Amino acid sequence: MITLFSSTGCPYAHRTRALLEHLGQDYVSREVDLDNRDPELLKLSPTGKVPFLLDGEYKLFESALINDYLTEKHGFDAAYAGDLELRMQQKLIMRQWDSAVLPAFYRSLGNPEYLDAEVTDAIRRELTYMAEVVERSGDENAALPSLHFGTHWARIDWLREFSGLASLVDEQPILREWLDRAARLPALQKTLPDREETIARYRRRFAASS
Ligand SMILES: N[C@@H](CCC(=O)N[C@@H](CS)C(=O)NCC(=O)O)C(=O)O
Repeated sequence: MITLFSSTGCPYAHRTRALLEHLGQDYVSREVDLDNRDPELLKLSPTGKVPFLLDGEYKLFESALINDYLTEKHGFDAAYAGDLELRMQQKLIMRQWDSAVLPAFYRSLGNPEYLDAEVTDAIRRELTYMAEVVERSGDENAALPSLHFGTHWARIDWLREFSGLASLVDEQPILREWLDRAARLPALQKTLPDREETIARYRRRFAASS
């Protein structure tokens, strides 16, 4: 039996909940209060972060790796492009999204000035490259990268009034359209938290750091 330590509001845990939904896999979800961490999670995981997967005795953390594991184990054929070169580029943009784009989003929520000319230029270059890879990938909607990007994109779009990141994405119509489709995937919609609550939570959390 799969147990997923998750937090309803967390976009990373949302990636795994959406994938399990898409795969039709039964699982037990253990809701973690991020302000008062479950002692069992702290015992099992070196990071204490969600998502954290327990598959029988097997433990794994980091959303992208958990999703790769579940994909290989449960046979999600169209997860990535069949072509090796394109597949590596899909994995690369997933990494760049997490390591370059998302940190800029979170920082800009706390401090809109963060997206100055230099940071904006760096993010634009990342997004231009992402758009190129997305365009080469065609319209495979159920593919794993869609779930990877879609959970954050739904939130970035909701919070566009508070962060300039969404308008940088708007500059790339192909990417924007692909992200919109990703965020509308049924498995992702079904596992999406409440919009107003999410906006309020992000505002509380990031206003504190501005
Ligand atoms: N790189 C991780 C990020 C996971 C993450 O940051 N989760 C947040 C909640 S959205 C968390 O558990 N934060 C608690 C902490 O940082 O201690 C992943 O992709 O799984």
